[in-house]
Amino acid sequence: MTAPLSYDDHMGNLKDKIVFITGASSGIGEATAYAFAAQGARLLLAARRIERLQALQPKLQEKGAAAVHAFALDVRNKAEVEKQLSGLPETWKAIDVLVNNAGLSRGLEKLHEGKHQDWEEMIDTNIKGLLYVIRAVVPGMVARGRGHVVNLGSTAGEITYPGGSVYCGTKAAEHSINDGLRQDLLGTPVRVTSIDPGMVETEFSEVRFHGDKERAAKVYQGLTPLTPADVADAIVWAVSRPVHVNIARVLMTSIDQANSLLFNRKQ
Ligand code: NDP
Ligand code: 8X3
Repeated sequence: MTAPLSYDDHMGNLKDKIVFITGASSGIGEATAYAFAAQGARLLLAARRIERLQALQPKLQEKGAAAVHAFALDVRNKAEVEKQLSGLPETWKAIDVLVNNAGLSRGLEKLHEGKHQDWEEMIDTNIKGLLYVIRAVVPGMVARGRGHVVNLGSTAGEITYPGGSVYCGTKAAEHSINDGLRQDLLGTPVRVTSIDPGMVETEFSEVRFHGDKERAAKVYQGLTPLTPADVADAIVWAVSRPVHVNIARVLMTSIDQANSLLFNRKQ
């Protein structure tokens, strides 16, 4: 009979683990930083808006983060991703957990009326950025013999909705990349998880509608969406399973959503 797992065989003890979160300046990424801070992890945070990350730093330490190191990063810039990650201080290089969260949607036009720039921004961030970060971080995990990659998918990657072809396409690509990475890492101890939420109330819709707050608010009107903390909770849960358990995918919605097309809206 196999010996029972010891506590050290669990990522359950997240204290002092290095957790790298992309897109930590807002929404799900920020909530995930708080959730790992509460576990005493060391937080490596990246986003373009460095001033937001700097403002978060003391709050995360107050919540229990063992240390916080923040840097500005545009995941669309391959050279910058490689430079920033290879140039990390020695004490921050051994990343245990990557939360590959940076992402966005732009526009809700019909595909044949869509804007090229919006498409490029979504594809460059959600697909190419996701890949660049994986390429820069995962070899180190393989070499060290430990690690967990959490990619942010979406219900949008499962069922496409009108006006969402390109965003949904990027999240369908995330599913393929997540599954492919898990296959390529078979035989190593590195785990790969996709967290696929439905509607979460963050700055996501404001970004989608290029700053139109009124239109963004309507997206969440008459229903209870998920909160960023709900998603962060699922991420911490997946990461804290025993090290021989790989959660491939967590598909989660609020009680008012069945899939990316069907909602229970009260008004
Ligand atoms: P927010 O807009 O609140 O946060 C997005 C984060 O991504 C910000 O921190 C932003 O930081 C960062 N980001 C965007 N572009 C880049 C870039 N080029 N380089 C680095 N960071 C970038 O949205 P959410 O928290 O909702 O979104 C987070 C992830 O969750 C995304 O991948 C999204 O697709 C996914 N998701 C969201 C859902 C929702 O309903 N909200 C549901 C399912 C999945 P900055 O602008 O400072 O660079
Ligand atoms: C974000 C959720 O339904 O707005 O991925 O596309 S949705």
